[in-house]
Amino acid sequence: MYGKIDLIIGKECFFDRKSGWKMKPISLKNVDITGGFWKQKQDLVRTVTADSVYKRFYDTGRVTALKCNWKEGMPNQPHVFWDSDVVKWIEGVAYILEKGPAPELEAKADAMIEDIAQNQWEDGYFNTYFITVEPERRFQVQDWHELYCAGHMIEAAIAYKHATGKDKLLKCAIKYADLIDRVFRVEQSAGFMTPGHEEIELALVKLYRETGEKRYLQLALFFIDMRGRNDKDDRRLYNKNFQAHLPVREQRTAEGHAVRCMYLFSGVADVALETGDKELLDVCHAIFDNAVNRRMYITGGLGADRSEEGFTIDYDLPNATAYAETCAAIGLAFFAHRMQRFENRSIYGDIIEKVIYNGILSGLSLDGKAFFYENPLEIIPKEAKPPEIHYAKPQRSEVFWCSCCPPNIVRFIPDLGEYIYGVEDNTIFVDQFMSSKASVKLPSGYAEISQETNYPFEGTVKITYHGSPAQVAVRIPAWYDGNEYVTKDGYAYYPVEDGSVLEFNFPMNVKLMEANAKVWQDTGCCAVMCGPLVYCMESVDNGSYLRRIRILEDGKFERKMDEELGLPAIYADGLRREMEENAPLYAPKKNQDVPVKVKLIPYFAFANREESEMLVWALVK
Ligand code: FUB
Ligand code: ZN
Repeated sequence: MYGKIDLIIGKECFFDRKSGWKMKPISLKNVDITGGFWKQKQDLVRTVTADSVYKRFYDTGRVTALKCNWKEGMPNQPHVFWDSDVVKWIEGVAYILEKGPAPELEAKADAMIEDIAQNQWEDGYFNTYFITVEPERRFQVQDWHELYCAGHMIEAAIAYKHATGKDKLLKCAIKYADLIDRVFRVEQSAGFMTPGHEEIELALVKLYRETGEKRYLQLALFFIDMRGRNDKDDRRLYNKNFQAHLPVREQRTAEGHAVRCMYLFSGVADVALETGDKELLDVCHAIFDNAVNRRMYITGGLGADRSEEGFTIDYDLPNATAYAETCAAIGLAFFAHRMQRFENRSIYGDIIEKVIYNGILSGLSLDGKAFFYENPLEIIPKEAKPPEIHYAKPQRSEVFWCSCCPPNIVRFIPDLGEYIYGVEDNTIFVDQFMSSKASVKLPSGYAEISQETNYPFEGTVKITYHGSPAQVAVRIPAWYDGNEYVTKDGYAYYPVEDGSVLEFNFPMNVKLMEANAKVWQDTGCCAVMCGPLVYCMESVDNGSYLRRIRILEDGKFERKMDEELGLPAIYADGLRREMEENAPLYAPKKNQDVPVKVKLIPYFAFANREESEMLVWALVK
């Protein structure tokens, strides 16, 4: 039950002050992903990804840095946000441990936590960079990520305590949060007022929920309300990139660095959920609407511009230079997941579905060992890239220098169970289609709900319910264009009783999608989708210069298993313009179109074979 509304006395509250807020996700502890697509991905992260990220963190010095014994002249000088990388990894391990033993991962996490506990300063401070390299600058430089790292430590600590019962890291996190509260809110003695990179806001709300200590919620609200309106913060950061161009309560568009923006507004939504602050809720609605309806790629990617690592203007969505950072896509899932708790509208589950199957998953290679930071929608031929323009890498790398995305994947995929179901009163909401089983406490008693499905490749879903009479609300996916379900705000509602079975079939036909005309970069093009999956062409299948290909709108589309990738590919009728390689720069048109079969693969699987060109928005005829 939420509703500590005394934090917003004098402001409009959007829920009943006595009963608080009731919509909740069913937590990870009570949900198991039992099979199918996501079980395989979770197994991959548990058996391959977590370990390969750890190895790279070890080799690059991030793990050893926790011993805080780095000295001038030694290799691997810690970096201001290295701690966030390793604690995000610990958080991921916690979600893995929540679902079963992983003794080697747990031992590594325990050792890292021991180092943190040993080296935390007496007053609660912890950051390996400032402890070992520049202690005199602690809490002095706004954009040096101390509070971002602290936020990640808090999240990891709570998750680890839930999974293992061990509270050493949580004690460290609480001690650190208490110090931050004193220095930033009570004494206001730090060199700045709000974090350069948001994250601590949402973490503090989690800590408030964990401990019941209202100061943490107050501190989260303090950081939100001080942003963009205090004299202490660095004036150079008073701009859109840091979401400090306006007070948060006055912002209406998704601006600046996409990860910061998504983390900030996830925290704002959390505070609104706890306090009922209507003004903050209105801000969240506006930001969400702007982000997903005017500034989001069809893959759920966010961030059109590399220099800002973020948003530009409405409908500006370049493909080859797209930034679309994996962390920003994960941030969008965080934000949508929180928005889902405000109202029973399917849009939030639709966006989560879009981003998990496309813009997040493309960040991880099929073998689980390599990562994309940027997820463009087009990779162009090598010789077409002017050197001064930044283009995303055509192939994933193992953990790289700026390594926020790999551990974000390590924590996101094992936690996916949290995104499947929600509950409000006697209604269970089914938001994502994944083979899974959940137990839930309803007012009418304990219930169990399970799903069997081959999503995202087939649209049949079987839902079984056990328990006393209740209601099940099923999200009808936005991409489904049939009309056989009666819906309210995108959900179909069914009364259920012990043993009820609900069966759905959302036929996954190939669909050509077009962008709003204002997205000039996609004019004349279509993206191919099938169910929730965006597809793309690669030159390894279709030859170089993918823009010479046009897909025939009225042609045949066939879906067949690609043995090499182990995934369904789509074969479409198309034309390929034959052109002479050695023609003059300009010449009268004489070339011809030849019929070809165009092969498309799921976008998330691009760049898993040899280096290749890639294209989502294909020319059509
Ligand atoms: O600055 C910390 C993280 O590194 C950001 O969220 C990412 O965009 C990357 O720059
Ligand atoms: Zn990242």
